[in-house]
Amino acid sequence: MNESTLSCDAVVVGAGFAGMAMLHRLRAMGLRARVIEVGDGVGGTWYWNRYPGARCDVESMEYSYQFDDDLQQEWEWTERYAAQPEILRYANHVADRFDLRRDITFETRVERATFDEVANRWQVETSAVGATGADLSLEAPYLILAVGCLSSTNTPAFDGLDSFEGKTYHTGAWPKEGVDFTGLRVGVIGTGSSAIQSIPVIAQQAADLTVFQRTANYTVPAYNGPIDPAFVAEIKADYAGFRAENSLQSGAFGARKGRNEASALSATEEERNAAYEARWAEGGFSFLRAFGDLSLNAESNETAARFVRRKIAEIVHDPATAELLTPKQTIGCKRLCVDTGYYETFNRPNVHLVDVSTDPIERLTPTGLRTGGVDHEFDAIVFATGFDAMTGSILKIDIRGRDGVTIRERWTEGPKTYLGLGVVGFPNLFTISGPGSPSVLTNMIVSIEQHVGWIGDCIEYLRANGHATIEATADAAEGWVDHVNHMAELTLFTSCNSWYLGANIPGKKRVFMPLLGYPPYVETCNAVAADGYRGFAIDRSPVGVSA
Ligand code: NA7
Repeated sequence: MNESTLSCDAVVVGAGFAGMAMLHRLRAMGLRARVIEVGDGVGGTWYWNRYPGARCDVESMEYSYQFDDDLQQEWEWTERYAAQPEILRYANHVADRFDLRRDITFETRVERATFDEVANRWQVETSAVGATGADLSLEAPYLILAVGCLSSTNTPAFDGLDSFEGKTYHTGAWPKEGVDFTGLRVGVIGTGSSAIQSIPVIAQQAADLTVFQRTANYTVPAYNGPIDPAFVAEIKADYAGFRAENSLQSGAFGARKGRNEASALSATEEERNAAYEARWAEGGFSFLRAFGDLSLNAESNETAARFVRRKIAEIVHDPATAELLTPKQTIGCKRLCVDTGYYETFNRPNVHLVDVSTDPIERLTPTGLRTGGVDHEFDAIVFATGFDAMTGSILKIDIRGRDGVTIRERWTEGPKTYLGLGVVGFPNLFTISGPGSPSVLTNMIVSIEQHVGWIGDCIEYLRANGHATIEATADAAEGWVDHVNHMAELTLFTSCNSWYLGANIPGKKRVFMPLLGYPPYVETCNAVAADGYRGFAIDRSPVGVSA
């Protein structure tokens, strides 16, 4: 340790919702934590994803912290689904209210983290990426990765990427000052959630918008609007009860929408269509709760898929465009999207759809891009091409555990964690909403707080008992990865090329990364802790002394 090394109890990487909650918990435990953040502000995903139309697909009354009752009682959401600026305001409000910024170093990237097996401490090196950033050396017994699941943007390596002379943007790293597309010819690549949210807004500004679609996607209407004050009052009268109901749902949200547990095949065609129609009219993810087996049985799933395909045919006027927009795959296998006017946008005369499923984008050119031998000219190109999900931001950091082995080396066969919280050979390293935890299949803030609670309790236990280190055992991690994949294989989730499987990144190992089912997961985490951290190896020698 050199003299300028900053010594603390925990280093937290990332100041999104996970990093902020972790900092708050560590402080409450009387620990000194330092949070390192690349951005110049808090908010994580909601700091970077400022593209037009960006909005959460979980309703605002549910998408917030519950660790402080005054906070949840006093904060006022304005819409049923909060837009990115409002969620970012909320993140900043939380940072102010709990005076979090004094322990966060912004505009700084964690480059390396190395576990010192003699001192049982993490050595962390950072570099400044902006004026307020710092090149730091830190050391602490605990390292907590709060780097986000959808934070490492994916820009496909198109030939000629740098040759385009217009402007390029990625939805996941949108300029802070915003972009005015008025009068411009714009190309959007991708038709995932980010594209589906941004296309209707960009179409209203641009002179001409061309969408390049590789896979047609299912989306259901949000029916977003001002939040109903009576609903807010009702929830706030018993916020804890509302949270508790939601925590019993598979995705930790949506309890009020009710799930019909019956099979879609047990209903008549007429009953099914009435059920889908009612859910469609309600808007949002509740559509997939119309029947209990939509993610389990292909025949049942097809009934819901057919309903949405018919809706597309009704909404989109041009039959050829409607046909192109019609998804063929299982509904809900790739994440279902929630939109405001997506299919309707293709009725606008200034919007065009180009299929790149059989004729991929060949290259970018100085004036645009080429596909199917045709040149398309643009002033701006938007990459709505997603993320290296769940592992990208972890693997970007040079993290070395026992024997100098990196996580990248440890994960050549795909990410392996125990409970999505611990990695074999990486003592005292915790991942918040890491691969192998329910994370992206749930209301993220609920999952984040559950992890923050578990990690906080674990650190408290280690300190109270004077234990130096904790780390996942190889057997436990192997068993856990099998469990996560087994749970996915019981469903239709493995039947398409989704980012849940890592299928969107060329060369990425196909492993189903998130765990299905929040309530049993929480039970397992609690049981593991109650059982003296079963599946983890604990070094019972005193803190700071090598074994
Ligand atoms: P997604 O859902 O990963 O969508 C990315 C889109 O980009 C998707 O339509 C991809 O097609 C398309 N894509 C990716 N690479 C290419 C290439 N090379 N050529 C053409 N098209 C391509 O990312 P989002 O940002 O929209 O959403 C991520 C999550 O954020 C979302 O699920 C919500 O949870 C919020 P593909 O389907 O792979 O054929």
